[in-house]
Amino acid sequence: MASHALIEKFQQAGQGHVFAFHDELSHEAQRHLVNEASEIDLAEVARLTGSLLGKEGAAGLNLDGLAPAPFEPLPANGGDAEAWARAKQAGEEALRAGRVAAFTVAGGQGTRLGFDGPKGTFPVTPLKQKSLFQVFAEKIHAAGVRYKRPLHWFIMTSHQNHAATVAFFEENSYFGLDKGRVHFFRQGRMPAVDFNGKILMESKGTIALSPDGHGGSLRALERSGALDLMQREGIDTLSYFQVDNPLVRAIDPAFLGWHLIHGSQMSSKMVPKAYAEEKLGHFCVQDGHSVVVEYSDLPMAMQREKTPDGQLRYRAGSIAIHVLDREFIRKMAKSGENPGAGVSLPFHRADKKIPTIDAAGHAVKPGQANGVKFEMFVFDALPFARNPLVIETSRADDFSPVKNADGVDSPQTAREDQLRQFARWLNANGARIQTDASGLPAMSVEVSPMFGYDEDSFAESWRKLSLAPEVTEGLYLS
Ligand code: UD2
Repeated sequence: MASHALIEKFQQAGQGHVFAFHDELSHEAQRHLVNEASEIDLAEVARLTGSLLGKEGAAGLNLDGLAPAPFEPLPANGGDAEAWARAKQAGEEALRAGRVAAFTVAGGQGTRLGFDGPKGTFPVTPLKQKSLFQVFAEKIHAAGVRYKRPLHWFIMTSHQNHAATVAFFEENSYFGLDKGRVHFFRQGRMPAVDFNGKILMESKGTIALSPDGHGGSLRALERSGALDLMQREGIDTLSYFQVDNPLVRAIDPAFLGWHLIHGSQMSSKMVPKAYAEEKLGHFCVQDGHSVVVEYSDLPMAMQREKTPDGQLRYRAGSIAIHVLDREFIRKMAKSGENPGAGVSLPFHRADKKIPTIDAAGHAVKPGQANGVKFEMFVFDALPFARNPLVIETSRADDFSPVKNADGVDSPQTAREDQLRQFARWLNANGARIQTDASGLPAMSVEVSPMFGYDEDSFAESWRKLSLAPEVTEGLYLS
């Protein structure tokens, strides 16, 4: 669109101030501003400011009829062992048939970790200091070898970290993966607005834009052509996980199989919450629909409620691992273009301190929240999915995120959880590695995902060794 037409559109929408300093910018800066502005869907911004900044947004979450969601327990916790075995078989068949791809959402800003760089490049393993991306790459590679079908891997980045992410893979030769099967695409952005709905400027020539949340992945998968690529390749099932979790079973046949056998369009994994305050979303049902209620939205009194047998009532914690059906993603992405139909992902508002400029163009560093960012969450697709399914997983083998610089969910806890996992696998196969009561070994060892990425693959590789290695400090199995 010619810039004057765009400027006029912004004026008509009451957002003309975006171009207040346009005429004093260099040609290049003008082009940059026009490009940013043309990314913005003004009707969407108007709708969101109307709904989320008005009364409706302040009313909070509707808790009427909310109840904990049912889930499929692990065999160890009373689940049907035969059904789990059938699920694993079905998942393996799908992998052999090349129906599955991996998908990592890596567009977050990682502010809490305080690491300057894409979070996926953060070193996490105990000995080799492999990055999160390398750990996932090796798990995906190993699954491809095991099922004789190399997998495609989609990685969603943000505008901020896209170039650095791609460069990291280039520098590391894609960690042994076929470069043609690793696909990066940027997620969308949303403008921040002040409490009156006016778009905030970061500087005279830059709009305060930020990533549109991991829920933006559904429309980004569609827009980037990833869904079409999947279709051409015969892939109909996507294994979704977050960039911050080194323990994730990136490709889990049993989970894939449960999803496929159940005819589900979106399946999820849960772990029982470790304690009431743990920062996990809660799987719930409401009006016959599956929903996830975020930890920040469910009143703490409800998070602390117990059942008569002493367990947390809302214990099904969401660890952000899903399986999604390709055409379901397409349907959700397309319905976003038609918001009146009421089947698109809602936006959530987050009040933030957003660096901006005043009417004279001077920089303002706010001391308190001065505006609102809008984000979509992928789990808000659940109420629209056919046969949504929640299965239990073992935390020790699937979840230990790196969120904070120290304390809970930190590099140290993730390192220790990996060590516990390696020690468990070694001891289950006859090695004698001493651990403390929590299962943490006194020595540091590491297992490459290429050697074993779950109990089965580890046991298989271990059996194939002509001579079992001496388990000592620094042992690396690859
Ligand atoms: C998320 C879940 C929480 C629980 C927890 C498990 C939400 C709102 N909450 O909490 O219920 O499952 O994870 O670890 O999701 N991301 C993007 N683009 C964005 C924003 C985030 O790709 O615009 C990615 C980010 O790179 C990361 C993931 O989404 O991989 C999670 O983001 P987060 O750190 O904001 O989520 P968190 O820890 O609040």
